[in-house]
Amino acid sequence: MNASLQPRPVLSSVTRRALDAAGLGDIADKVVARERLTLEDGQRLFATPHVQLVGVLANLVRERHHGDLTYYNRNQHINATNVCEATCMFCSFSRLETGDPRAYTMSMEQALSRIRALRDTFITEVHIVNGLNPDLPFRYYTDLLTALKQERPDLHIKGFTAVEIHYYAGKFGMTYEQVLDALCEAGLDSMPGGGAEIFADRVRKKICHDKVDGPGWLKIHEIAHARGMRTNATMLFGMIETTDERLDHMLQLRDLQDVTGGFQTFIPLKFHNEHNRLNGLYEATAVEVLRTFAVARLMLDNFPHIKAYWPMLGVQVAQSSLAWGVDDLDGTVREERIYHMAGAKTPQALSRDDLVALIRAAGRTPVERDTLYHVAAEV
Ligand code: V47
Repeated sequence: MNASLQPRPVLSSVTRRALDAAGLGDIADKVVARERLTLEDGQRLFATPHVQLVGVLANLVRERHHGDLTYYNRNQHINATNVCEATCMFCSFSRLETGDPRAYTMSMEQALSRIRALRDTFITEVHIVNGLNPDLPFRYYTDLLTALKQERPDLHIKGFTAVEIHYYAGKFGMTYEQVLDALCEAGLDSMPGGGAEIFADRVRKKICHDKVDGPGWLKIHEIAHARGMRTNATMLFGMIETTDERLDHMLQLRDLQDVTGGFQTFIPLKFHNEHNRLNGLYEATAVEVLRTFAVARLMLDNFPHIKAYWPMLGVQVAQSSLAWGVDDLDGTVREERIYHMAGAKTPQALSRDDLVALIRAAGRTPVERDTLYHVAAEV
């Protein structure tokens, strides 16, 4: 056959030789053949000193899914209350009791004012996550959703983690289905991925023993998917968990996604160590963060998107991750509180021009999306 008619190999011969020399040739073969990776493959990807090759493989999968396209949206966060009954060791956001000088609960007017202030600013999404506030009735949340929808029917409301759904079910004597039905009827459109942390019982017992457990978190997402909702999944990493526990977390998500197909995005969240009870721990290095993103892209073959949430990663690492399996930078994220209270030094918001410039400088093509990944505008 004429050499020019031969299909171009997916990996260059230099990369191929490097992968073979690093003992990763068999994993590369699977990735090229679109075969599913095993737990043992994941263990080797976490263990290899040739971390850049893990990135090369993840980038191959990223470009297979999305080419150069890199997604972002324009969104506003609302954390309506930081009063929280749960005692998560990693949390710097919650103030346990109403009355603590730093505790707050927004009135409807205060919450609405966040949205009214943006009347002249283009946004497509509100992201709502709240503490587990023992003093609020369930009506508070349905009223909040109704009021937000009345004010801005055009906005997609992504809100309420599985942790909140589980808490309301217990506190108000409802099933998970009833809680979701009521919230959706009031205006909820999709669910964020928070509260997943690490599913392994060993870790959960130490860092967040008094909120929904791993099977409960997965069950709530399964129910949401069954009623047609799209949801995301997070993983909080860089604390006391082992890399095997990270892989177990990813594989449990992959199994559920095989059944429901309802997850949109996987979001690894790097633990921040300021102002919380895990402040003796070192934070994950940039290389460890990038490796974790790459392994996630490779293991989660049935997740369409991998998101780098720039407020907690830092803008530079988030930008670099676009070559390590990531295809989404979240959004403009106005008024982020959870990470900034944990010591994140990132800006409170990025403009759309900032995001576009960051993506372009990484050699990628920015695509503005809505929450459900419909293309809003391409620049
Ligand atoms: O579940 C709390 C994490 C999550 C810390 O779905 C911390 O699009 C690091 O769910 N250091 C909430 N992480 C945030 C969240 C989220 C964020 C962005 C996008 C989406 C989405 C969801 O924040 C919690 C917890 O895992 N978190 N404290 C901390 N000190």
